[in-house]
Amino acid sequence: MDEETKTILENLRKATFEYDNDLAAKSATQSVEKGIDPLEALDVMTAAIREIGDAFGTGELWLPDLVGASDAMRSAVPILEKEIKRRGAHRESLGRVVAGTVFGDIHSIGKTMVVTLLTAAGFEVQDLGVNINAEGFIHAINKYGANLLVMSALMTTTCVEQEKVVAELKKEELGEKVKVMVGGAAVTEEFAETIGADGYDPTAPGAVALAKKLLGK
Ligand code: B12
Repeated sequence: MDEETKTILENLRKATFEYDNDLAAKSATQSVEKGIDPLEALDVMTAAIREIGDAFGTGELWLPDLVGASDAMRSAVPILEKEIKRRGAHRESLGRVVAGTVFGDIHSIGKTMVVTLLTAAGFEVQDLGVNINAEGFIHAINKYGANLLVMSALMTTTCVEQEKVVAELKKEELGEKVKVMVGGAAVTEEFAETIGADGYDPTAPGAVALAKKLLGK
């Protein structure tokens, strides 16, 4: 890695820790111009925001710190996402996906990364956003004829919502037609198995590989 690349990646990390939206956007633009893999740039910010989350968890940092760091990350993400989409343009459609963060949960960053990578890989994705209940997911699955559901949950208090959605899908006899992928910081492989989801992965690139596997692509 050359010095300039190192500096750009360091600045993305620094921008997250210092809640510096301008530095985040500027460094993201520089990283695209320099041809740095946008996934690598996103990884740097993801690692930084997780460190901030851990410090919040132990009481060293406060909610405004989470807000500041996520604002900085969200200043860079659209610039990096545009580049991810550009690099993955003109692919065949691999499947119809409905995605969202579950009811009671407003964390959007990871879910949006998964949506971006799925779109770049060639899936047609309807991103419902955050705070989506079972009814909302099922309505969208029927509306768009989706064959894959992507659910994100970041809190131990909200990942149980994923279980409700899986149960509702079975009730509506959509269980066979729609594969279900779950993820987000609060979810584990074991939890995914317990609730009857078809797959789990801890990363956004892993989510793409899993989606392809589940749909036989
Ligand atoms: C940023 C952040 C926020 C921001 C969110 C901004 C936004 N627009 O998203 C704000 C400040 C708004 C926020 C609010 C809150 N937060 Co918060 N937040 C975080 C933080 C620091 C980072 C989350 C994040 O964006 N990570 C980066 C992304 C890229 O990671 P990710 O989402 O996990 O996604 C990756 C993978 O999981 C995977 N993935 C994601 N989705 C999916 C889906 C599928 C299908 C697959 C396969 C993979 C996959 O791909 C991604 C890329 O690799 C976490 C700490 C942490 N360790 O997660 C706390 C954290 C999640 N928050 C927490 C809390 C408590 C809250 C609040 C309740 C605080 C409060 N007192 O108000 C509120 C919740 C409000 C609500 N109802 O949702 C706790 C949850 C604890 C718990 N109970 O489990 C955490 C863990 C912090 C902590 N250590 O205590 N938060």
